[in-house]
Amino acid sequence: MKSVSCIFCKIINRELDAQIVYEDELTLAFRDIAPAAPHHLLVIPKAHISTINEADNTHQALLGHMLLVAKRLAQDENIAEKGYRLVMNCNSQGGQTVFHIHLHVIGGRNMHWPPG
Ligand code: DGP
Repeated sequence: MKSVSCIFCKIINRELDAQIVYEDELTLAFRDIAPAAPHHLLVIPKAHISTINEADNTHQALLGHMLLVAKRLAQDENIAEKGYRLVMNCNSQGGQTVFHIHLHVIGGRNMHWPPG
C-alpha cells in the first residue's frame, strides 16, 4: 500500500527525482539528499511502513532483505572493508523526519559513538 503524500513513495513511483542506485521487487535504494558522510544511501521498502513501530511478523523477510541490500550496497560503494554504519531512526526523539522506514547506509569517514 502506498501513501500519496509520502515523499519516499513518490520516489518509488518516479514522481520525485532521486539518484537511484538499486532496485528490486521489494526495495529501492538512493542517495540521501543531505549526505551526512561521503557515502550516504537510503534503503527503503516499496511497501509503505511509516515507522519501525508499525512493522510486524509479516515484514520479517522484508526487513532482513533490507539489511542484505544495505550490505551489498556497502560493498558496491567500496566502504564495506573499512566499515560503515546502518541506522534506522524511529519517531521524533529517534530523529526520524521521513515517515516511511529507511535504513541509512553511511560511510567514508570515521563514525562517532554515541551518536548525537
Ligand atoms: P530520517 O531523519 O532518519 O527520517 O532521514 C531522512 C533522510 O531522508 C534525511 O537524511 C534526508 C533524506 N531525504 C529527505 N527528503 C529527501 C528527498 O526528497 N530525496 C532524497 N534523496 N533524500 C531525502
